[in-house]
Amino acid sequence: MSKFTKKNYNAAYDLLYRNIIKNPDKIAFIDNNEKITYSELYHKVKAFSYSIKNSNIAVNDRVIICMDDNICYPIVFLGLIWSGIIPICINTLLPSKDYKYMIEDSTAKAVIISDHLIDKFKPIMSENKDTLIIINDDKGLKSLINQTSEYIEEPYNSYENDTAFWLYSSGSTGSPKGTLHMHKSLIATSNNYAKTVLNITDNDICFSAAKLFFAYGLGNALTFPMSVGATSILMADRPTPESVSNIIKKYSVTLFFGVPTLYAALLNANMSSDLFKSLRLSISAGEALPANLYEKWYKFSGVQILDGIGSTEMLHIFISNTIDNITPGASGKPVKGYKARLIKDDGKLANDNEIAELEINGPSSASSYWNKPEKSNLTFNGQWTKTGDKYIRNSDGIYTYCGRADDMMKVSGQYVSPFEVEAALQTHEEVLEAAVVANRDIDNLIKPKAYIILKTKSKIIKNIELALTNHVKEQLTPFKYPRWYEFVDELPKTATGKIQRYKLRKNYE
Ligand code: 3UK
Repeated sequence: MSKFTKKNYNAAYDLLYRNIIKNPDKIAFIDNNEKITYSELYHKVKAFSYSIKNSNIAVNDRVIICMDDNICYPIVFLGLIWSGIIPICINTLLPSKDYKYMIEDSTAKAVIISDHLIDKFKPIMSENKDTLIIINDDKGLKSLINQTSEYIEEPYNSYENDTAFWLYSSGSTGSPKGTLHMHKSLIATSNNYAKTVLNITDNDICFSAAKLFFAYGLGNALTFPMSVGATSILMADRPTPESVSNIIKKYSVTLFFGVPTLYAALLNANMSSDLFKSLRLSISAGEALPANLYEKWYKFSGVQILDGIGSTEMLHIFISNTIDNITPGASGKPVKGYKARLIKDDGKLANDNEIAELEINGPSSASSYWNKPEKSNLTFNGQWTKTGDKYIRNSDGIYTYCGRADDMMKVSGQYVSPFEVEAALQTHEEVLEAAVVANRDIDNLIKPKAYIILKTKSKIIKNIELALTNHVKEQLTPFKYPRWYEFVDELPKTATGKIQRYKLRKNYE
């Protein structure tokens, strides 16, 4: 990745400037409280960029953003990139210990947080005294953004292959990995996926139930609409059938982005299909969309769901169904600009109808993980990026998901490591041993199930399931809790004492 061979390009400048020329008065974002036009956004980004540079934060410094989805988010994200400072978008629902890890791993110079997260960050900040904390309230962030005068703040003259921002990606073992993305990738995903597969135009009203801190949400709700001058609705609330359908109806949303669990919840909520009549397309990613959910949603709403697979490492969707070619239950074909290959255990290319590991070559791959050379080498193999997924391709070139190659599960579109749930369960005083495996719910979606050996086997422990659930929720991101418990006398193990999870899983696959 040589700096001297590539064009000058600043992604924030590009995304803003193309709209300033074309449609400055168009509404760019709407949140729970306000609206902002492209022209206002441009000026606020410059004002924020000016203020942040005067806070002792320099080019290539990292700044963590841990904020709910609202209008400040794009201002901060783009303002940092505009200045050559590197935003790291992180999940607002993590436990404090993960925030501490990310602040220390990235040596972030500042964290910008929503007001309600202050209690989680304050204790960490006293241990990391050099890290500035900026709170999204009237005194903090808003005063940095709402400068009235006009600053002549030039964008940082970056190269297209320079790191623009990071996201954290998690694996089955070890700590989350800072995933470094380049300036050019933001526009590559818009050009290749959003314009070609979704046919996005400036007439679209986009709404992503997946938040901006996910790679999926960042494309759906920020870069895709901005790439064409569309309008994006940002919702701070948790996505429930009620909150999501209210937004779709209120703003006549045309492009709706969800995860399979949310489509299942919407279908189970007994709502009127009228609420969804403005939609022209719905999109699903994060985990496989079962064929029956596709059919039910189509029957209910009359709108297609395009299922596509993306990853934090590839930034967005690289294999997808298309409007003219949908195979329910499959992920579809490689998106324009991306190549896929399936590699067998012996390192050879798989033939059609053989299950093997999926690798992707495309213009939006991350360059590496931060400070993890071995893991970077394993995942980013020259032009090819490993996904950790098993896939099968049929003779029509259609790819179907066959499960993870590692121990990870995707639950509600997000990674869960069985080991971290087991470790959390094992810290409960009544638990002797725990094994966690993937299990399918009535909608055919994967959720964690725990097999537990209790310390006092004969004793009937009242409300033990609820106690274990609360215990897990206190330590991990809450959605990772087991949905089912089975109390057993022993766990299947190898001669060397390793739990044979496949034996616990086998009845459900
Ligand atoms: C799994 C899918 C089957 C698969 C993501 C859209 O999910 C995203 O990123 P993550 O890093 O997870 C990546 C892994 O999730 N997966 C995602 N989509 C599908 N499996 N069918 C699907 N449609 O295991 C993949 O390797 O959290 C999704 C856009 C950007 C993203 N980052």
